[in-house]
Amino acid sequence: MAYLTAADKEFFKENGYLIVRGALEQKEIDAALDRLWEAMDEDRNDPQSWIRKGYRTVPVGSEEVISGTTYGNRVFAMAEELVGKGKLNTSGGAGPHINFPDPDRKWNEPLGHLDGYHTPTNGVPKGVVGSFTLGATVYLGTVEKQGGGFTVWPGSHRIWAEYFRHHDLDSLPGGIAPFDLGPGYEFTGAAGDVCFWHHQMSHAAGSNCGRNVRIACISRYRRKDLDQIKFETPDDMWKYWDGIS
Ligand SMILES: O=C(O)CCC(=O)C(=O)O
Repeated sequence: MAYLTAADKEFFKENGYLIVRGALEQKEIDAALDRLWEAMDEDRNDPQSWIRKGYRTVPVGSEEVISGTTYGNRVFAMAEELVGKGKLNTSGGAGPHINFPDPDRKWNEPLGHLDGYHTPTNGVPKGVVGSFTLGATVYLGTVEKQGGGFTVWPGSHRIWAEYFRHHDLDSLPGGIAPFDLGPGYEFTGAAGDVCFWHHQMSHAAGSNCGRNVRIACISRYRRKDLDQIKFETPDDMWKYWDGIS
């Protein structure tokens, strides 16, 4: 059974992202949340313990209860509908990214980046450009406007595809655009909602000026043959996407 419609795929092709509501089952959400809160020092029932705690990742993304939010489930089946059945690696992590709230903070539009580029803090070694095929950001709780949502720059995947036809992949320090990409789109929603995003989408975490902890699990799916094709810049940027015509 297909989960995505032709209109969903068309939207993804045009905008570089796609939001699917209610993609996770409640029991998947509950189990992942229990594990995450257990792995953090903060007390989920005591806002004083987590207010103004900033942003961090929790190193449990490879545990099955967490990686299962994006692998071996409906979210993964949808990813395969975009890229092609059997084309993606079937296991990987789903890194939990926790964006704690600060209700006193003034909201500013975040600065988008492309993944895979070295920065002093992101663990990507200098001289290497990391690569993947499709991102999936799954929410495990409610995310309101200006509540630290995952933010994408619609259409930036097409801009970047054109850019890298004329520039080397390693010519973009930190993955930051040297030109204006227009306004970002902040993904708001509820536990179980997922945002799929093309690997060459500028994206960022928004400032969390709200009241909820923004909990997202982020996976970067890779095609099995990615190492053979990752330096290609085909005229048809959808050449390796069976689900997109
Ligand atoms: O946490 C988020 O919403 C964004 C994370 C991000 O930008 C990244 O992992 O590259």
